[in-house]
Amino acid sequence: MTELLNNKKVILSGVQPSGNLTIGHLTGALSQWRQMQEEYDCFYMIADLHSLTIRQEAKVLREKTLDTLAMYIACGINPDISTLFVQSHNPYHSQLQWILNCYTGFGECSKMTQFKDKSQSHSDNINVGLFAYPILQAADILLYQADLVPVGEDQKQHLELTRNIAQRFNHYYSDTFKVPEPFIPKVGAKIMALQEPTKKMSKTDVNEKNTIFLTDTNEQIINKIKRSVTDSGADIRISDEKPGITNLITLYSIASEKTLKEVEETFVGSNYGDLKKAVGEKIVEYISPIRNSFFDLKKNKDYLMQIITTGAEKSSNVAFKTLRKVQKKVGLLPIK
Ligand code: AQP
Repeated sequence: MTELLNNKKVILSGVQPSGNLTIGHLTGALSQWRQMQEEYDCFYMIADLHSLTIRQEAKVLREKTLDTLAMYIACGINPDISTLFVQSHNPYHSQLQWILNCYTGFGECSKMTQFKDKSQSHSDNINVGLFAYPILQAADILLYQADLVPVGEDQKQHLELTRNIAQRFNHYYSDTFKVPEPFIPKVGAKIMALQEPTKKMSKTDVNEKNTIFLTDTNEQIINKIKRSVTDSGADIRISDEKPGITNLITLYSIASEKTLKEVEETFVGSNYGDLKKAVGEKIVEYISPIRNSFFDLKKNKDYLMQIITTGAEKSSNVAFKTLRKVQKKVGLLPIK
């Protein structure tokens, strides 16, 4: 729909306000979002409904919702160009999800890796929301008739499910949803935990030494990198057998805008200590302007509220058109 109005393709993406954003969110999502803003019609949401799948403290969730918005802007998302909104401010996400629940197999959701992982890490709270998470994500995307969804590697499986749901619905009725494509960056699609480099860096990791937050001080960044886990070898190269070193090379590559190959060449003959020092310094250069801008924006709550108020209206207008179409096709009676 939007595409017809301005000839631009549509993008939808989001991050849960379940904690402070990490360097992984920047490389896997936000830096792509920033680059795509001019070319695409972008809808970037703060996925607060998704974050309820894990227990949240109400006051903290409200604070993190605005923090996430401030971080989007600090990372270069321009609210004058892109639509920034809070998922729960737009009621059509939940409404479409209910309908899509009825077009998704129980077996399909059971196969999702994120559900299995989170069921293990939150075994005291395996709720239905956690199970249905990818269906809400499908509703988020399909409501906007998104062409592309920029995400990190871990979301590929959810995107595949979204595509299946869209194709199934289109086949059963008639063309209703655009079938979206994932957009996964070549470098930085999966930044690994610093102490356990075989698992993804995550904002809710109980071990904070695993994570570089975009709000970390320079000293914290340098120390976390210095203490990161590497391996017993000495050579600095990308390899599946060297996940810690590969992660550090990837981080340096992103922060310095050099290719992975160039980074490997830069560190020929260096030791792990040299690499860690250089990576820490580069990340400080990369992140500190974002952190400073974030803390400035955080002070201006009125400005942030104004952005999401506009975003709620704009996103609802677009989403309602798709929801209405779906309601008609499945036979829900409208009121005049
Ligand atoms: N480590 C990462 N490397 C690359 N991309 C990442 N993303 C998250 N972590 C990395 C990408 O950020 C987007 C949304 O993230 P999210 O916070 O909504 O969900 P998540 O993937 O579950 O992230 P966390 O930090 O692990 O959150 P919690 O701890 O709350 O579950 C996605 O595009 C994701 O790929």
